[in-house]
Amino acid sequence: MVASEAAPAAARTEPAGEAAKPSIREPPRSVVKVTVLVGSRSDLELAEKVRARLAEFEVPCDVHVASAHRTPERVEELVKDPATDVFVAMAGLSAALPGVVAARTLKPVVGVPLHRGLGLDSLLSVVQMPPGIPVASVGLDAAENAALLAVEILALAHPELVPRLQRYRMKWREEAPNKPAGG
Ligand code: RP5
Repeated sequence: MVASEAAPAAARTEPAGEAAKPSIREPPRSVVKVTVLVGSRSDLELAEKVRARLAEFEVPCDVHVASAHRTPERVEELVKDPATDVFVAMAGLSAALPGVVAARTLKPVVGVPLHRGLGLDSLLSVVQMPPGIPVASVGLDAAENAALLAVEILALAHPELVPRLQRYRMKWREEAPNKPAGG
């Protein structure tokens, strides 16, 4: 369950008197989590944009720096995290990271090519995956779309996210006519 707008089920069913006792239980763990991997510390600013957008949907997110080329063992370790539902992998230049993550998991991987060199280098590295190992690529530096796509994937199993997506889409519809070109 993702964080719900209603009171948590445990609180609703707790017998009277129980609530007054100090809780020795762990807080309920959300079973929804997005893990964002970036190839370098220099990519962290865009990763934080993904985190911020996910937070608007109350979707928890971890961000890690792990490079397919420089620290492949760290990537391998992070991909094994059983608590992650969707990976967002972001890298520039020869952006192998999304593909390397996808090669090691059956969970959905959203790839974000970052505009560091030519742009086309990372874009093609993320988009042109060989058959059998898909990466859902968004556009160059498209942190916002990556977060939204992750939420849409999660919403398939967590319908409480659907009204949040609807509200977000409505907001865009209302604001779009007033936005500057390209905004
Ligand atoms: C890629 O190389 C990283 O994802 C980053 O976008 C780019 C440059 O890395 P730094 O030289 O800034 O560490 O692997």
